Amino acid sequence: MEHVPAPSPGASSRRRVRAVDLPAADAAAVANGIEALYDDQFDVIVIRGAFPAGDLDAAGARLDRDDEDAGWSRPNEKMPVEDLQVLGTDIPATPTYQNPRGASLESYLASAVRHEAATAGVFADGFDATVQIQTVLARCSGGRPVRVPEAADGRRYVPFTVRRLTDGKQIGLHHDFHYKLPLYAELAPRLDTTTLVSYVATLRAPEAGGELFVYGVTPDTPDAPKLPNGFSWDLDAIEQRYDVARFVMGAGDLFLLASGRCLHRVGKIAGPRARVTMGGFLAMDKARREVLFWS
Ligand SMILES: O=C(O)CCC(=O)C(=O)O
Repeated sequence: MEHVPAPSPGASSRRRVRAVDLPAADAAAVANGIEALYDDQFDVIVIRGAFPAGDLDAAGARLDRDDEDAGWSRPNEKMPVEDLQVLGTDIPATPTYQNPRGASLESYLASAVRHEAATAGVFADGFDATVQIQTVLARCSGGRPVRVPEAADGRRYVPFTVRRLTDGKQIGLHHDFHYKLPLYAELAPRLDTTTLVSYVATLRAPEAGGELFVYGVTPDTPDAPKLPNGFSWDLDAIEQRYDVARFVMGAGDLFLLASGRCLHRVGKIAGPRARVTMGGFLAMDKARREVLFWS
């Protein structure tokens, strides 16, 4: 992790991005890390080598090809620079350019039942990504059980999605405080909505770009700069005025980010090798007795 100094006067008095970046062997230091993210003690936790790098890298290499379509959906196709490819559901649990208010819960759950088929063949036989994610997240859950939620009718939420960003593509500045979307009508009332946490593991790192940038800008930051259109963030002004932390991730590395709180983005990919990740969101239930993850 590297802090990029904010050049403007007074910037140092503003909110700093607080991160912990450690090898998996030291993960005991963040054994209650998810609660620490919730309680604003950290914004980002990076665990290097959280997953077996060889298994993830092999899956990333298999997926990074254009001559065969693994079944990617492209919910941001309308905005070419943000044309993220997604495997695991064709109905993401986020706003997209295709669907700026997000999808309905019914269409999401109907798609979720196809998750297993959609991700079959991504990993080698014997590598159960959902179980692996559950096990890794449990190392930061403060002893709380970790599981994928189910809807009232028993249908399971999507545990993770695989994402591919190719040359010239990026994820622009955003927060992920999604609880007010219609898709969350059933889940949000069960959760502690203080924040939402993103979890992202890298399968394949690009030659350049694809870093995670996190900013000391929250939904409560007064007058965070926007472009004249009134809704897009002014990236240059934000980088001038606020603290920024940059994280370069490798195969097997995991980050947890308080994405409901901190403005963040993924840098533009440069070069023939794509950035391939798997991830989603997690939250504690209202009583803080368990951790739920979905995508
Ligand atoms: O793909 C990533 O690294 C970040 C994804 C993201 O922006 C998010 O989880 O909110």
